[in-house]
Amino acid sequence: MKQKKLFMLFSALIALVGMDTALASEAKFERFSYHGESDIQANAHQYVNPVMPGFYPDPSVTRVGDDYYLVNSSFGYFPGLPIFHSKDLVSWQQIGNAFDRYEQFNFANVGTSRGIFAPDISYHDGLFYLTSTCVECSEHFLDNFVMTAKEPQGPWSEPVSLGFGGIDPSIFWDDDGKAYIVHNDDPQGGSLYDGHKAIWLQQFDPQSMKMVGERTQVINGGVDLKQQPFWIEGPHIFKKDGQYYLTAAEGGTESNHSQVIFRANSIKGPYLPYAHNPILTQRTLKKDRKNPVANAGHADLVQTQSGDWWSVFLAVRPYDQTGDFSTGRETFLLPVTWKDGWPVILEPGKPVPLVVSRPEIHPSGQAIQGSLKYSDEFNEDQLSLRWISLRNTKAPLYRLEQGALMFRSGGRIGNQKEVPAFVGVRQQHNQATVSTTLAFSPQHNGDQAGLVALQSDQSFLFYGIEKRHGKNILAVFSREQSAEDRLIRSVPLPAETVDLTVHINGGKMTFDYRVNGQSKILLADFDTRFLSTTKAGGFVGTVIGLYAYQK
Ligand code: 6LW
Repeated sequence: MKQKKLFMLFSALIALVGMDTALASEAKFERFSYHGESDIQANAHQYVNPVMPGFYPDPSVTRVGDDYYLVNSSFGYFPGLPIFHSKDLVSWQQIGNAFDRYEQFNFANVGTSRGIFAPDISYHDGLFYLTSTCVECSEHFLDNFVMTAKEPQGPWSEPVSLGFGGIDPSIFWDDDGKAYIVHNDDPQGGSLYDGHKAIWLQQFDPQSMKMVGERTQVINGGVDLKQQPFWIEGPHIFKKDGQYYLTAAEGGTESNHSQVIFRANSIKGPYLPYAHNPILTQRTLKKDRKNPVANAGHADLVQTQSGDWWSVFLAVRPYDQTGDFSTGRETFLLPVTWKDGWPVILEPGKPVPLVVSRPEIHPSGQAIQGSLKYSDEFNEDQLSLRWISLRNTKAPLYRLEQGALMFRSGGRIGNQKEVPAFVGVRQQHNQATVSTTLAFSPQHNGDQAGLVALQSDQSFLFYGIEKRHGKNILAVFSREQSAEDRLIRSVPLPAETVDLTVHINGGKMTFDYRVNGQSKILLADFDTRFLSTTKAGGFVGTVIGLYAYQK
């Protein structure tokens, strides 16, 4: 009997030591801080563009009384479809995510720039509606869907398939109570050239949540088919003075991007183009201008409670005249001027201004007027809404415990077939400093934990602790449109706790660290243009955050 008790005590001790070692080997992040710098200044009567810096593309806005709600596309990230609230169109606060449950979409194997494309938010009869497209989400899921919510912060419903192809569905609620959905799709009879698309319209029944009646092709190709316009997309219809206005993006979401507008006397058309389209573009401007804004398009318009019209749209802020950018397609705001019955966002040849007079709405809330500084000490019981992961799992791969963030083991970064144990925030400035404190004792070769700047599964950068050839090192490695890691710099690491800092300066990064009370630079001015969307491709911006992988 004594022997049995001794054996049980011995086994318990082994288990405790084992567990303790396991816990000691868990990567533990004790804080994360972001400091974005901008030299753009605005006074109390002005605001700074972009009103939502960082990867917040394809904005759609709606007004309910004195409240404005906005949603952005979110692609392969989860939670997705971020919902924002504002009282003044300038200060936006995230209030939730329409896609916040694994049961809504299983994002297994979804690429960073696949998943949730351009959305549309609207409000009717006490219910919020959100339409969008889930691209290459899973073989059985039809692409276009609608979700509803009683409150904009959610919970939002499961997605209901709408049963048509193409992208960018949006709902128009007519005065007679009928609802219509317009969306991009292939043209009648098929495409005549690469990028030849059309805009289709069909009635939508909000009771059955189904499309009803015939489909009508309302725009073929774009403003002038003879010019072979490409990628007419992101359509939104609104009504003013009895006329139906259809606005859409044309020219593709890169440097040729623009916003165009059509008008009709009847919902089904014919829609005739404005004689002076586009109503917004930056494609005619010189690339070497100061503080360039480029790729402007994909706009949505909204009328304020005082009757003024404003537009939100996407654009990018290249580091320099190369057109390269890492902060993604961001949400900008500009006033709309009505000319002879047509809305114009920006006269041709004019640069998008970075400092603009505020809307005539009482300012409310804290706007991001250029610079931005925040720090997460992980003391709350859940992460703030700014944090996102790549793809999703039934339960989060991280947990918050006693002021630290720790990860269960996920997939290795760069493997699209797995979900990495990664949470990150959008890079919102071309000049920024990001830092964290990491305690990690890797047990096996290949175990790694640290900061990751992620553009895609093929384009990212790692900076942190790794066990390699039996030794613990501090390393920077990258994937530059590649399936292979490239070790850039490493040093032996004499401790298990280290402060990591990344200084971002346009297309360059400098990496420094502090260990055992000593600060050192590991690597200075490393060329990180491979993180630019122009190099990595796709539709997202750089997401920078915390990651761990343990075999
Ligand atoms: C989006 C389309 C577009 O669905 O790019 O810029 C696609 N516009 O409207 C992805 O953002």
